[in-house]
Amino acid sequence: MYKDKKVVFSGVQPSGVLTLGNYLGAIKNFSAFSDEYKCYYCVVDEHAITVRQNPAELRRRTYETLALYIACGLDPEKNTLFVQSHVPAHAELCWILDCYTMFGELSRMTQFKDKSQKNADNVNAGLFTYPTLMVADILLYQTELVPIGADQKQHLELTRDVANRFNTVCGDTFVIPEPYIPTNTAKIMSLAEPAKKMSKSDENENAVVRILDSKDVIIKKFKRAVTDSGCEIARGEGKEGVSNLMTIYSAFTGKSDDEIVDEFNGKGYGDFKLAVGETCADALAHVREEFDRLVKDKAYLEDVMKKGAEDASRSAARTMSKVRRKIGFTELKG
Ligand code: AQP
Repeated sequence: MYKDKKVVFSGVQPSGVLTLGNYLGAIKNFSAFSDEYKCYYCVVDEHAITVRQNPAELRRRTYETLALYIACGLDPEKNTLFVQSHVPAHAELCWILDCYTMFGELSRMTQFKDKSQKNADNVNAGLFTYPTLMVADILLYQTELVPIGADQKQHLELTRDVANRFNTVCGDTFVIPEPYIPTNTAKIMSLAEPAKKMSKSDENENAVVRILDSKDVIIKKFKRAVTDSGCEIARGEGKEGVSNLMTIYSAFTGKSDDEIVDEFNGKGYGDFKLAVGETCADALAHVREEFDRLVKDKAYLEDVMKKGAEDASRSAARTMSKVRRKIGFTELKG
Protein backbone atom coordinates (compact mmCIF):
# COMPACT_ATOMS: atom_id res chain seq x y z
CA MET A 1 0.00 0.00 0.00
CA TYR A 2 2.79 2.44 0.94
CA LYS A 3 5.35 1.00 -1.44
CA ASP A 4 5.63 4.13 -3.54
CA LYS A 5 5.60 6.56 -0.67
CA LYS A 6 8.78 8.03 0.73
CA VAL A 7 9.27 7.65 4.46
CA VAL A 8 9.29 10.25 7.25
CA PHE A 9 10.49 9.31 10.75
CA SER A 10 10.77 11.35 13.91
CA GLY A 11 10.57 10.84 17.65
CA VAL A 12 10.09 12.59 20.95
CA GLN A 13 11.39 11.42 24.32
CA PRO A 14 8.84 10.91 27.10
CA SER A 15 11.34 12.53 29.46
CA GLY A 16 9.00 15.23 30.72
CA VAL A 17 5.92 17.23 29.81
CA LEU A 18 6.50 18.47 26.26
CA THR A 19 7.44 22.09 25.73
CA LEU A 20 6.65 24.83 23.28
CA GLY A 21 10.09 24.04 21.79
CA ASN A 22 9.12 20.42 21.11
CA TYR A 23 5.83 21.67 19.65
CA LEU A 24 7.07 24.47 17.37
CA GLY A 25 10.38 22.81 16.47
CA ALA A 26 8.99 19.36 15.78
CA ILE A 27 5.47 18.01 16.46
CA LYS A 28 3.50 20.89 14.92
CA ASN A 29 5.24 20.17 11.61
CA PHE A 30 4.68 16.40 11.64
CA SER A 31 1.11 16.28 10.31
CA ALA A 32 2.03 18.21 7.14
CA PHE A 33 3.76 15.06 5.85
CA SER A 34 0.93 12.60 6.50
CA ASP A 35 -0.66 12.67 3.04
CA GLU A 36 2.43 12.58 0.91
CA TYR A 37 4.70 10.32 2.98
CA LYS A 38 4.51 7.12 4.94
CA CYS A 39 5.08 8.58 8.43
CA TYR A 40 6.48 6.86 11.52
CA TYR A 41 6.25 8.92 14.72
CA CYS A 42 7.79 7.23 17.70
CA VAL A 43 7.76 7.80 21.46
CA VAL A 44 11.45 7.14 22.10
CA ASP A 45 11.38 5.69 25.60
CA GLU A 46 14.74 3.93 25.13
CA HIS A 47 16.38 7.33 24.63
CA ALA A 48 14.72 8.66 27.78
CA ILE A 49 16.48 6.13 30.06
CA THR A 50 19.91 7.55 29.20
CA VAL A 51 19.14 9.81 32.17
CA ARG A 52 17.51 8.39 35.33
CA GLN A 53 13.73 8.16 35.11
CA ASN A 54 11.16 7.25 37.71
CA PRO A 55 9.58 4.04 36.24
CA ALA A 56 5.96 4.97 37.06
CA GLU A 57 6.44 8.44 35.64
CA LEU A 58 8.12 7.15 32.49
CA ARG A 59 5.20 4.76 31.90
CA ARG A 60 2.67 7.57 32.41
CA ARG A 61 4.57 9.99 30.20
CA THR A 62 4.80 7.41 27.43
CA TYR A 63 0.98 7.28 27.30
CA GLU A 64 0.83 11.06 27.60
CA THR A 65 3.28 11.64 24.76
CA LEU A 66 1.28 9.35 22.51
CA ALA A 67 -1.93 11.19 23.50
CA LEU A 68 -0.19 14.49 22.74
CA TYR A 69 0.84 13.30 19.29
CA ILE A 70 -2.82 12.65 18.52
CA ALA A 71 -3.99 15.85 20.23
CA CYS A 72 -1.53 17.81 18.05
CA GLY A 73 -3.29 16.51 14.95
CA LEU A 74 -1.58 13.22 14.12
CA ASP A 75 -4.27 10.82 12.95
CA PRO A 76 -3.31 7.23 13.88
CA GLU A 77 -5.09 6.04 10.74
CA LYS A 78 -2.74 8.08 8.57
CA ASN A 79 0.47 7.86 10.63
CA THR A 80 2.21 4.97 12.35
CA LEU A 81 2.35 6.05 16.00
CA PHE A 82 4.29 3.69 18.24
CA VAL A 83 6.59 3.22 21.23
CA GLN A 84 10.26 2.50 20.54
CA SER A 85 10.67 -0.32 23.10
CA HIS A 86 7.75 -2.21 21.49
CA VAL A 87 9.93 -2.75 18.40
CA PRO A 88 13.09 -4.57 19.60
CA ALA A 89 14.74 -4.08 16.19
CA HIS A 90 15.70 -0.53 17.26
CA ALA A 91 18.04 -1.87 19.95
CA GLU A 92 19.29 -4.68 17.71
CA LEU A 93 20.18 -2.38 14.82
CA CYS A 94 21.74 0.05 17.30
CA TRP A 95 24.20 -2.62 18.41
CA ILE A 96 25.15 -3.46 14.84
CA LEU A 97 25.58 0.22 13.95
CA ASP A 98 27.62 0.82 17.12
CA CYS A 99 30.19 -1.30 15.32
CA TYR A 100 30.11 1.16 12.40
CA THR A 101 30.23 4.34 14.51
CA MET A 102 33.57 5.75 15.61
CA PHE A 103 34.44 6.64 19.19
CA GLY A 104 35.75 10.00 17.93
CA GLU A 105 32.44 10.76 16.21
CA LEU A 106 30.42 10.15 19.36
CA SER A 107 32.91 12.16 21.44
CA ARG A 108 32.22 15.21 19.28
CA MET A 109 28.44 15.23 19.85
CA THR A 110 27.54 18.47 21.62
CA GLN A 111 24.41 17.02 23.21
CA PHE A 112 26.56 14.35 24.90
CA LYS A 113 28.87 17.06 26.23
CA ASP A 114 25.89 19.10 27.52
CA LYS A 115 24.02 16.16 29.03
CA SER A 116 27.12 14.65 30.66
CA GLN A 117 27.75 17.99 32.35
CA LYS A 118 24.13 18.15 33.52
CA ASN A 119 24.22 14.52 34.76
CA ALA A 120 27.79 14.37 36.03
CA ASP A 121 26.99 11.54 38.47
CA ASN A 122 25.57 9.30 35.72
CA VAL A 123 27.63 9.58 32.54
CA ASN A 124 26.64 6.10 31.38
CA ALA A 125 27.56 4.34 28.13
CA GLY A 126 23.97 4.73 26.87
CA LEU A 127 24.26 8.51 27.08
CA PHE A 128 27.41 8.25 24.97
CA THR A 129 25.92 5.93 22.32
CA TYR A 130 22.47 7.61 22.30
CA PRO A 131 23.20 9.11 18.84
CA THR A 132 23.72 5.61 17.38
CA LEU A 133 20.30 4.59 18.69
CA MET A 134 18.92 7.61 16.85
CA VAL A 135 20.83 6.51 13.73
CA ALA A 136 19.19 3.08 14.05
CA ASP A 137 15.72 4.58 14.62
CA ILE A 138 15.97 6.48 11.35
CA LEU A 139 17.70 3.90 9.15
CA LEU A 140 15.42 1.04 10.26
CA TYR A 141 12.55 2.50 8.21
CA GLN A 142 14.59 3.51 5.12
CA THR A 143 13.71 7.11 6.00
CA GLU A 144 14.04 9.93 3.46
CA LEU A 145 13.10 12.88 5.67
CA VAL A 146 13.49 13.58 9.40
CA PRO A 147 11.60 16.60 10.84
CA ILE A 148 13.66 17.83 13.81
CA GLY A 149 14.68 20.93 15.72
CA ALA A 150 18.14 22.46 15.17
CA ASP A 151 19.57 20.72 18.27
CA GLN A 152 19.30 17.35 16.49
CA LYS A 153 21.07 18.45 13.29
CA GLN A 154 24.43 17.04 14.38
CA HIS A 155 22.84 13.64 15.10
CA LEU A 156 21.28 13.63 11.65
CA GLU A 157 24.67 14.36 10.07
CA LEU A 158 26.07 11.40 12.01
CA THR A 159 23.17 9.27 10.70
CA ARG A 160 24.15 10.12 7.13
CA ASP A 161 27.82 9.37 7.80
CA VAL A 162 27.10 5.99 9.43
CA ALA A 163 24.65 5.02 6.66
CA ASN A 164 27.20 5.93 3.97
CA ARG A 165 29.92 3.98 5.79
CA PHE A 166 27.73 0.88 6.16
CA ASN A 167 26.65 1.10 2.50
CA THR A 168 30.30 1.39 1.40
CA VAL A 169 31.54 -1.49 3.54
CA CYS A 170 28.60 -3.89 3.18
CA GLY A 171 26.89 -2.79 -0.05
CA ASP A 172 23.82 -0.66 -0.64
CA THR A 173 21.50 -1.14 2.35
CA PHE A 174 20.18 2.14 3.73
CA VAL A 175 18.46 5.18 2.25
CA ILE A 176 20.45 8.32 3.15
CA PRO A 177 18.05 10.62 5.05
CA GLU A 178 17.72 14.41 4.85
CA PRO A 179 16.82 16.65 7.81
CA TYR A 180 13.73 18.86 7.71
CA ILE A 181 14.47 21.77 10.06
CA PRO A 182 11.88 24.57 10.24
CA THR A 183 13.34 27.94 9.21
CA ASN A 184 11.98 30.15 11.98
CA THR A 185 11.24 27.85 14.91
CA ALA A 186 14.26 25.53 14.75
CA LYS A 187 15.39 26.59 18.23
CA ILE A 188 12.98 28.05 20.75
CA MET A 189 14.95 29.48 23.65
CA SER A 190 14.45 29.34 27.42
CA LEU A 191 12.28 32.17 28.77
CA ALA A 192 14.60 32.56 31.77
CA GLU A 193 17.97 32.23 29.98
CA PRO A 194 17.40 33.16 26.34
CA ALA A 195 20.90 32.01 25.32
CA LYS A 196 19.89 28.45 26.23
CA LYS A 197 17.51 26.08 24.42
CA MET A 198 14.09 25.55 26.00
CA SER A 199 14.26 21.96 27.34
CA LYS A 200 11.60 19.82 28.94
CA SER A 201 14.01 18.66 31.65
CA ASP A 202 14.90 22.22 32.74
CA GLU A 203 14.48 22.48 36.48
CA ASN A 204 13.43 26.10 36.34
CA GLU A 205 9.69 25.97 35.57
CA ASN A 206 9.66 29.65 34.57
CA ALA A 207 12.08 28.87 31.74
CA VAL A 208 9.77 26.43 30.04
CA VAL A 209 6.27 26.74 28.56
CA ARG A 210 4.65 23.31 28.58
CA ILE A 211 2.07 22.43 25.95
CA LEU A 212 -0.28 21.37 28.73
CA ASP A 213 0.15 24.41 31.00
CA SER A 214 -3.14 26.23 31.72
CA LYS A 215 -3.83 29.57 30.09
CA ASP A 216 -3.07 31.41 33.35
CA VAL A 217 0.23 29.62 33.84
CA ILE A 218 1.30 30.27 30.23
CA ILE A 219 0.52 33.99 30.55
CA LYS A 220 2.32 34.17 33.90
CA LYS A 221 5.45 32.52 32.43
CA PHE A 222 5.53 34.91 29.48
CA LYS A 223 5.04 37.89 31.81
CA ARG A 224 8.16 36.77 33.69
CA ALA A 225 10.18 36.15 30.53
CA VAL A 226 13.64 37.71 30.60
CA THR A 227 14.03 40.53 28.06
CA ASP A 228 16.57 43.37 28.45
CA SER A 229 16.86 46.78 30.01
CA GLY A 230 15.57 48.57 26.87
CA CYS A 231 11.98 48.89 25.72
CA GLU A 232 12.16 48.40 21.96
CA ILE A 233 10.42 45.42 20.39
CA ALA A 234 13.01 44.44 17.78
CA ARG A 235 15.66 41.83 17.08
CA GLY A 236 19.33 42.61 17.59
CA GLU A 237 22.40 42.01 19.68
CA GLY A 238 21.66 41.69 23.37
CA LYS A 239 17.97 41.24 22.56
CA GLU A 240 17.86 37.42 22.54
CA GLY A 241 14.87 37.37 24.91
CA VAL A 242 12.76 39.73 22.78
CA SER A 243 13.84 37.92 19.58
CA ASN A 244 12.66 34.63 21.05
CA LEU A 245 9.28 36.15 21.94
CA MET A 246 8.99 37.57 18.41
CA THR A 247 9.71 34.12 16.96
CA ILE A 248 7.00 32.55 19.12
CA TYR A 249 4.47 35.30 18.34
CA SER A 250 5.21 35.04 14.63
CA ALA A 251 4.84 31.23 14.69
CA PHE A 252 1.31 31.51 16.06
CA THR A 253 0.10 34.60 14.18
CA GLY A 254 1.99 34.27 10.89
CA LYS A 255 3.05 37.93 11.27
CA SER A 256 6.41 39.11 9.93
CA ASP A 257 8.97 40.93 12.10
CA ASP A 258 7.98 44.28 10.51
CA GLU A 259 4.30 43.69 11.28
CA ILE A 260 5.13 42.82 14.89
CA VAL A 261 7.31 45.92 15.27
CA ASP A 262 4.46 48.09 13.87
CA GLU A 263 1.84 46.44 16.06
CA PHE A 264 3.77 47.20 19.26
CA ASN A 265 5.16 50.57 18.22
CA GLY A 266 4.94 52.86 21.27
CA LYS A 267 3.98 50.00 23.58
CA GLY A 268 6.27 48.42 26.16
CA TYR A 269 7.49 44.91 26.91
CA GLY A 270 4.56 44.35 29.30
CA ASP A 271 1.97 44.66 26.51
CA PHE A 272 4.06 42.54 24.16
CA LYS A 273 4.62 39.74 26.66
CA LEU A 274 0.91 39.64 27.50
CA ALA A 275 -0.01 39.42 23.80
CA VAL A 276 2.50 36.60 23.21
CA GLY A 277 1.21 34.71 26.28
CA GLU A 278 -2.46 35.07 25.31
CA THR A 279 -1.84 34.12 21.69
CA CYS A 280 0.19 31.08 22.65
CA ALA A 281 -2.32 29.92 25.30
CA ASP A 282 -5.28 30.33 22.91
CA ALA A 283 -3.48 28.47 20.12
CA LEU A 284 -2.73 25.54 22.45
CA ALA A 285 -6.21 25.43 24.03
CA HIS A 286 -7.52 22.92 21.51
CA VAL A 287 -4.49 20.64 22.00
CA ARG A 288 -5.07 20.70 25.78
CA GLU A 289 -8.77 19.85 25.41
CA GLU A 290 -8.04 16.98 23.03
CA PHE A 291 -5.29 15.71 25.30
CA ASP A 292 -7.57 15.73 28.37
CA ARG A 293 -10.12 13.64 26.47
CA LEU A 294 -7.60 11.18 24.97
CA VAL A 295 -5.44 10.55 28.00
CA LYS A 296 -8.42 9.14 29.91
CA ASP A 297 -8.97 6.52 27.21
CA LYS A 298 -6.16 4.11 27.99
CA ALA A 299 -7.74 1.28 25.99
CA TYR A 300 -7.75 3.45 22.87
CA LEU A 301 -4.12 4.50 23.38
CA GLU A 302 -3.11 0.87 23.89
CA ASP A 303 -4.86 -0.06 20.67
CA VAL A 304 -2.96 2.70 18.80
CA MET A 305 0.33 1.53 20.37
CA LYS A 306 -0.32 -2.08 19.41
CA LYS A 307 -1.29 -1.38 15.81
CA GLY A 308 1.61 1.05 15.46
CA ALA A 309 4.12 -1.47 16.84
CA GLU A 310 2.83 -4.19 14.50
CA ASP A 311 3.09 -1.95 11.46
CA ALA A 312 6.53 -0.60 12.43
CA SER A 313 7.79 -4.14 13.20
CA ARG A 314 6.84 -5.37 9.72
CA SER A 315 8.84 -2.62 8.09
CA ALA A 316 11.74 -2.99 10.54
CA ALA A 317 11.89 -6.75 9.87
CA ARG A 318 12.51 -6.12 6.17
CA THR A 319 15.48 -3.86 6.90
CA MET A 320 16.86 -6.21 9.57
CA SER A 321 16.75 -9.19 7.24
CA LYS A 322 18.74 -7.21 4.65
CA VAL A 323 21.23 -5.98 7.28
CA ARG A 324 21.80 -9.47 8.70
CA ARG A 325 22.46 -10.88 5.23
CA LYS A 326 24.89 -8.08 4.34
CA ILE A 327 26.85 -8.52 7.57
CA GLY A 328 27.11 -12.27 7.29
CA PHE A 329 24.87 -13.36 10.17
CA THR A 330 23.26 -16.77 9.71
CA GLU A 331 19.47 -16.89 9.63
CA LEU A 332 17.26 -19.71 10.90
CA LYS A 333 15.02 -21.11 8.18
CA GLY A 334 11.34 -22.10 8.59
N1 AQP B 1 13.81 24.36 22.19
C1 AQP B 1 13.53 23.70 21.08
N2 AQP B 1 13.28 24.36 19.93
C2 AQP B 1 12.99 23.69 18.79
N3 AQP B 1 12.93 22.32 18.73
C3 AQP B 1 13.17 21.64 19.86
N4 AQP B 1 13.18 20.32 20.14
C4 AQP B 1 13.49 20.13 21.44
N5 AQP B 1 13.67 21.32 22.04
C5 AQP B 1 13.48 22.27 21.09
C6 AQP B 1 12.88 19.27 19.17
O1 AQP B 1 11.86 18.45 19.71
C7 AQP B 1 12.04 17.12 19.22
C8 AQP B 1 11.95 16.14 20.36
O2 AQP B 1 13.02 16.36 21.25
P1 AQP B 1 13.44 15.18 22.20
O3 AQP B 1 12.36 14.90 23.14
O4 AQP B 1 13.87 14.01 21.42
O5 AQP B 1 14.71 15.62 22.99
P2 AQP B 1 15.53 16.92 23.09
O6 AQP B 1 15.90 17.46 21.76
O7 AQP B 1 16.66 16.62 24.02
O8 AQP B 1 14.43 17.86 23.74
P3 AQP B 1 14.41 18.47 25.16
O9 AQP B 1 13.09 19.13 25.32
O10 AQP B 1 15.62 19.32 25.36
O11 AQP B 1 14.43 17.18 26.10
P4 AQP B 1 15.38 16.86 27.32
O12 AQP B 1 15.25 18.02 28.26
O13 AQP B 1 14.82 15.58 27.89
O14 AQP B 1 16.75 16.69 26.78
C9 AQP B 1 13.39 17.07 18.50
O15 AQP B 1 13.19 17.12 17.11
C10 AQP B 1 14.07 18.33 18.98
O16 AQP B 1 14.98 18.84 18.02
